[in-house]
Amino acid sequence: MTNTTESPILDPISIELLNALETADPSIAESMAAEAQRQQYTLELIASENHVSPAVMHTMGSWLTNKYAEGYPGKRYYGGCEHHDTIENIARDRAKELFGCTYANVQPHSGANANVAAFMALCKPGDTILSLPISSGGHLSHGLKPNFSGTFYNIESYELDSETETLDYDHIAARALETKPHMIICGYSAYSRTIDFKRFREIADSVGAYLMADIAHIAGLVAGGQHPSPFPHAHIVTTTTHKTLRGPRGGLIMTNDEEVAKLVDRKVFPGSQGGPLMHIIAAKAVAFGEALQPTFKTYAQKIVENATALADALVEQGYRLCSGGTDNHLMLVDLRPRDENLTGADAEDWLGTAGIVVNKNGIPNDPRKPMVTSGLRLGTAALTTRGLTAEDMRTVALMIDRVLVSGGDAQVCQRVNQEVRELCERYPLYGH
Ligand code: DSN
Repeated sequence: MTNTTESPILDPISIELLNALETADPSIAESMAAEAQRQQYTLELIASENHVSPAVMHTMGSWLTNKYAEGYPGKRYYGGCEHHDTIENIARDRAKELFGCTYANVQPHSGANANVAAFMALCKPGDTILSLPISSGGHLSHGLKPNFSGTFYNIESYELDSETETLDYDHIAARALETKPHMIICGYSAYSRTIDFKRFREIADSVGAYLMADIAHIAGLVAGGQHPSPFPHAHIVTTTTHKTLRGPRGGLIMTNDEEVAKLVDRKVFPGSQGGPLMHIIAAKAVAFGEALQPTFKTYAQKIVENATALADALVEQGYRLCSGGTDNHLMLVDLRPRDENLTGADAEDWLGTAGIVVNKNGIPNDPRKPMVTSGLRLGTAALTTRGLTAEDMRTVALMIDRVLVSGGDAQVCQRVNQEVRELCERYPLYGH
């Protein structure tokens, strides 16, 4: 057993939980303690991950999990839902206030589930949907063949400009005219530039299409005023709640259109889900409450400052960033200009050995396969939560470079790992 229970890296409730589990289920307790150590002593640069507050975490791990509450507040299929009605109403109201919209469904279990319900609400099987492919930064639920989206809908794609690697709105408008989509999707998993939602809506209107904005990655930046809002432009907005928004793992659907709202409610339940996860919905409410505080605006601002600092430092070391940089929390690093033999897969492994957690990622027109790739996707939401500064980002960039130019040399990785631990000690997970 690790000594996590004596360490300040966990809050008192988590320590109590671990102590209790050591008796009730030592195997799980051991892995949970080890995972707490991993999170404390590694630098988390996966762009879609974050560290939630103890309040969010313990609301998830609560007695609210015991309840079935199929239906919606005031109209449930089970008795005993009165407190769940209150909680769900608070979550919905806070989401509406946070994003400045008139309707929110807080029940989707995940971002992909939110997208299932959004597709079902606005499209029929076989309808044409225009989106960015996953290979260019889109999400699998926007039309990948083996996914529900690629299976049940006719997917047409737009591409990034091959020179600038940014959205080319004239091209998207032309593709919309050619393909006459029923719905256009914007919002991405690996795109580092600002999205012009107004322009997207003009394109959608030009062909009578719905506009869906999937803001899973940038939701915290939208809430914190660091990225323009998809409202009032998108007909439907989907998101996860656990990335930059720093809530529990889950999904959310929003709109300003009452008719769309009714359809969404039907397609979330009973259309695609059964009982809502009420413990997660309560934790969403807590996270939305946190995001409504003025300090969240500062947090969002620091995420972007840190991303800019990390991006600048990597460019100084000789890496190329797709699109030339970042406006948000993430960047897509093309490793080849530093060393043409470097692959995303090797880089992910070597950095992992050094305590720097990243994911390999295809870059636009990547000649390598998705399990190899020529790139890394890096994001600063989690490190910013821990309190790391723009100056620390320079240190992190130099560590990354040392590992990569060494070709994953064991001694270099070990030395960097020691430095990572020292840096992490300055920013304990629950000490900030
Ligand atoms: N897997 C998420 C991400 O890393 O962006 C998207 O679902």
